[in-house]
Amino acid sequence: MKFVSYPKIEDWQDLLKRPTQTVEDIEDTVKQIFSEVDSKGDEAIKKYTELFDGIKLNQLEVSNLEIKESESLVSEELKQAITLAKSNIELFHKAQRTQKIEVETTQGVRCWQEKRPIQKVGLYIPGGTAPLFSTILMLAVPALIAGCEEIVLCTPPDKKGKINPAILYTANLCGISKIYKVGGIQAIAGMTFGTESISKVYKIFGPGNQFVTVAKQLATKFNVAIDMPAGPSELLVVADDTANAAFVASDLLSQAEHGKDSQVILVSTSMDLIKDVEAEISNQLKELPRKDIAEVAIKHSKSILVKDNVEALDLINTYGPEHFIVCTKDNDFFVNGIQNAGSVFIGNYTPESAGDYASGTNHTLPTNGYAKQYSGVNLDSFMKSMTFQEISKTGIQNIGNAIELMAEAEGLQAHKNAVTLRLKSLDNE
Ligand code: HSO
Ligand code: ZN
Repeated sequence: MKFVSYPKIEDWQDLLKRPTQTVEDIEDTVKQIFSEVDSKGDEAIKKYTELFDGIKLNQLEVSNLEIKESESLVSEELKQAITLAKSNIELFHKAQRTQKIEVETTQGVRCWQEKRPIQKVGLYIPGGTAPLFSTILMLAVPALIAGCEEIVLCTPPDKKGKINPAILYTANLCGISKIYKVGGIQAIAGMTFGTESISKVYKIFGPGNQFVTVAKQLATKFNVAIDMPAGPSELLVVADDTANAAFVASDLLSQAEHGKDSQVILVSTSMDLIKDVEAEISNQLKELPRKDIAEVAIKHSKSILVKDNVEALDLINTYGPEHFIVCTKDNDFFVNGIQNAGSVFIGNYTPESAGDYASGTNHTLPTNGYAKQYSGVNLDSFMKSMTFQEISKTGIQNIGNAIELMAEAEGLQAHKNAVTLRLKSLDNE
């Protein structure tokens, strides 16, 4: 880790800068694939699956037989773990349901707001070296609670045309019936336009590499919503002498192993703690199967010595981490003062992995400083709010004149007439 001691406030911006991602060279490829999928459907999807995933597929949809097979390939132990995680995620997301809000704003003017599910949603689950089947729980569980009618899942096949059994098992457990062996740009294009096999959706969720990220951005140009702009995983830990250095190191490494571009930051008022954590990182890193990845991420990461908690908090709010772990004498100070973070983990016994898998909170969170303006995925991500109103004769008599005056002042005579006609009809009653 790069050690930075008492950085000046003028230098924070540079210090906390995320590495910029180059997207321009990807954009042309993404546009080309989108246009082919739009015009040629499945044929284009199959062409790119052969090109990028190295497998020629006859059928894009996963068969019932393959789903059945996955049952026997996942251990009982893992199935039980998935069930526990699912149950906690369900409990936490069911509690996010809200009541309809109804107000009589003026006598006879009744306004209310209700939520409705987004009817068709698409989930993207990456394959590769770390098949994130936990992300299926994080997306499918709230989608089902919200009441989404159609839930489509795309995930890339391996070179033999197979999908990781834990992905299939979890998707089936969540009741997703449409699972496609399609990954990358072509998957996002398929869900954007719809093809002979793949259903078109209204909103696309899920993580992915740079190609998927750029493709999701392009999807928004075709009236498809996305969960949020994605970026590499991030974790910021604030810790002092009351923290367990080995625990802190393990947390930093847990995010570092996601990718070489992961960002982990340690902020502390204690030089001793920083030294202990650095030593623990070197020890623990050696044993990790993904040490090549974690090592690169750690090399780019920072430990920052600050003068007090107030400065620490300011710096953290300036950064806006995806995940924020607080392990200090004064946790309440940070918990009450944090303004910008995707998800907050408090105390020595709250590892970030708990939120990644099984505590119940969602792990699809804003990165890249977007915690300043975006929420992580939650029940509302799968719904939209609609407003309703019903105005009685008395109600229109109460607010009609105000509407007429405002319409007139905006130069919109037809708007005014819509009220005037009604008011006149009531005068004659
Ligand atoms: N930490 C990741 C989510 C995840 N971790 C899935 C393990 N599996 C989100 O930043
Ligand atoms: Zn993780």
